[in-house]
Amino acid sequence: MAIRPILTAPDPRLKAVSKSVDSVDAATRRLIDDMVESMYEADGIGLAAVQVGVAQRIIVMDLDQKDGKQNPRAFINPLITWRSEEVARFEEGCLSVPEIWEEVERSANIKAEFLDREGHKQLLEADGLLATCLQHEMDHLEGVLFIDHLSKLKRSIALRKLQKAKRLKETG
Ligand code: GNR
Ligand code: NI
Repeated sequence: MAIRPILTAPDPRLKAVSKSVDSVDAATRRLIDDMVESMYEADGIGLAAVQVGVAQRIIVMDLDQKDGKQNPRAFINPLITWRSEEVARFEEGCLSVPEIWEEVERSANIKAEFLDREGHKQLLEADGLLATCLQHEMDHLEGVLFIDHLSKLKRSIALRKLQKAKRLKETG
């Protein structure tokens, strides 16, 4: 397993539309393992492959990490098959938009289908943090970041904050 560096905005590679995985094989599972390790290393609860520069429709997630217990899940070629009209607002962050936290409105409940790491089709009904996180990750597969859901003003403030933090990091 290997930790892969996570791209940060405004890296143009984050805008790629990810391609479907056509066979879930050993290479897919190796990538998933690297993604899981990279997600834990970065203290994230989810990660899309495009965030490590691989534009494939693969997401990993672990929403119940506590007491060092890990329960990683993989979602390959995920598809939202139903969304509620009801919306929910959650404060979101993103490993590709470090240190920015803003509320985003998304469907409160969703139904989804996806392939697991064995390539088996799975169905899922989600609400709460799982619904939020899955929609956040699926946005990444379309090249969309959570700040793209903010007003123009809030987005430009966020991007400026990000650029400033990057500059500070470079100059030390
Ligand atoms: O680690 C993460 N936390 C988070 C919190 C609220 C809503 C979404 C997320 S996902 C984020 C990791 C990430 O950037 N995934 O793409
Ligand atoms: Ni993200």
